[in-house]
Amino acid sequence: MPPGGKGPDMNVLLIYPEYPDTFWSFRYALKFIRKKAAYPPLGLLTVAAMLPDKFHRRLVDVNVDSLTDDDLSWADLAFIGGMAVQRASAKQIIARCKATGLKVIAGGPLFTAEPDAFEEVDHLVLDEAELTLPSFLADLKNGHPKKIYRASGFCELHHTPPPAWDLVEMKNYASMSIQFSRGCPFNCDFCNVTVLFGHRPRLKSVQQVIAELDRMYDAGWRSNIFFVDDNFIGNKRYLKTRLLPALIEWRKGKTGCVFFTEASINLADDEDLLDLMVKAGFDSVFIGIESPNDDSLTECQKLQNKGRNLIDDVKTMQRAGLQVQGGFIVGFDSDTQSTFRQLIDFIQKSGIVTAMVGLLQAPPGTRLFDRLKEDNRLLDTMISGDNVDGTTNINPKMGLDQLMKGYRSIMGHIYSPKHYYRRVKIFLKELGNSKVDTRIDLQRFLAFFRSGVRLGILGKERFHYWYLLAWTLVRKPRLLPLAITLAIYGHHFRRICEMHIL
Ligand code: B12
Ligand code: SF4
Repeated sequence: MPPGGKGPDMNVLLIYPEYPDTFWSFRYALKFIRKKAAYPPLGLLTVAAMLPDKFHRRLVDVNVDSLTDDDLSWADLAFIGGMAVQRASAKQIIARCKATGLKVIAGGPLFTAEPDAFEEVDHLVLDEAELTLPSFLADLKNGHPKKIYRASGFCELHHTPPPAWDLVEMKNYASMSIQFSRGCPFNCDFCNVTVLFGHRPRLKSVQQVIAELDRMYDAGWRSNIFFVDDNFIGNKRYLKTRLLPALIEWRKGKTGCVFFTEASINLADDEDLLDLMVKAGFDSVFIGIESPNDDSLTECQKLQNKGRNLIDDVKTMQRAGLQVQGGFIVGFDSDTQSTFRQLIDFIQKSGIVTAMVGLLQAPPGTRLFDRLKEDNRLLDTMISGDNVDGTTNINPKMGLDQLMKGYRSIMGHIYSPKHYYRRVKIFLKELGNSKVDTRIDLQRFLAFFRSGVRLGILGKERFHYWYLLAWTLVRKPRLLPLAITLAIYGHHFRRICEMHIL
């Protein structure tokens, strides 16, 4: 029977493929807080909310639950989404669905970036679902759905519905997610954000954001909330005059719900914006710093980071009350042997505890990809989708062996217990006061207990662990929970480095 042949009532199984063990999977940290995954699949939950009421929906996030034969036999259609790092699991799931005769509909960044790699998918509903899903649903109803649906532009977010939170068990996740904007005004040549989401930041209204937060709070959520924007400060005026004042108001009388997000380095230039963000409840921000080497920044067109004192910028944000997490890249043509040492010194001095250092990769669709293809410098491999696994699809100018040697030296250094814990201390010394009212709950207490055993007794970092805790207790007792969290992150990052890089 063709899809749609069962009439308007339809069982839709939404499936989120598995992440391998990566830097961002936080697999080894999640064990301490007994969570199954770091973040829920926001894209699929948003798509689920766009389906007609007559569609009965069930979601299986394979990172949390297993996909059973019962799920597959219940379903009329399977909807699969995900990103490049989930490619292998997505392939397996699609094969399993097809073997049971299920029609597969796929969308999201993995499929939008690599549609040709998924011939076996019945219907590729690509780009933003707000633009392509309605045509697919209309054709499905008429019994003639096409193989591929694409959009030429970008949608406004005013009509994007709140994600269908009822489909997930929030307690399985370490953090919830919310999206305020899509797109980034900058133009870094290795980045596919602008290819996928454009340059003009498109915003949800204050009312939409508050309604989504209310849903999470009313469902009992009190833990972290990730604003998954490509660049949260893409429209500073709206933030300062509308969204942040509304978030400050929303927070009154509430506990928990600490926010974190991603932004560009020019956040450091705006004291008022920093102050408002901290008052609104943000405690961390991820910044793409990429390189302390100005020539490499010119090469990749990350011009907004050039000619600045990047360490001072990081310290400014830390003093305002934000933990800065940093993204770094090595393997630019302008990088030399000294870049590796320069990067180590930069990371250590800055007190950036979570430093995501990756090899330069060229995602399809980016200007970097086109440039290197023309120069015949692309390797015959697909990008793994994990930019901290020591792989690349580029033939680097300094040679892959030299690059890998330098890369290993960075990762071995910054994640060794001695230097990692030293960085945590540098950061805690600098950090200004957070404005969020968080309580020591049972979960935090148990995490402390488990880390005491795993890191403080069994771990090779035990000396550094107890020293950090003692130092924090004496000098900054309010930050003890954060010190424990960072010790646990360090354990995860070390495990990942040992598995993939060292
Ligand atoms: C949050 C996030 C993460 C979270 C993941 C949380 C999670 N469980 O999803 C974390 C921090 C773990 C993460 C990690 C990484 N991420 Co990430 N991440 C994002 C980010 C910022 C937001 C994702 C999101 O929730 N968006 C909101 C939802 C509503 O949008 P969406 O998922 O795109 O869904 C829309 C459409 O795609 C479509 N859609 C989605 N699914 C489906 C399914 C079907 C069936 C259909 C029809 C449509 C559809 O409809 C939705 C509504 O329009 C995106 C950028 C972005 N703006 O999306 C990057 C992004 C997804 N990440 C990316 C990358 C590369 C990474 C990393 C390698 C590191 C890095 N450089 O960022 C790692 C890899 C993961 C790993 N474990 O190692 C790339 C993926 C590129 C690709 N080709 O796959 C993106 C697009 C950013 C970029 N650089 O371009 N990431
Ligand atoms: S600032 Fe970040 S999101 Fe924006 S284009 Fe550059 S790398 Fe991409």
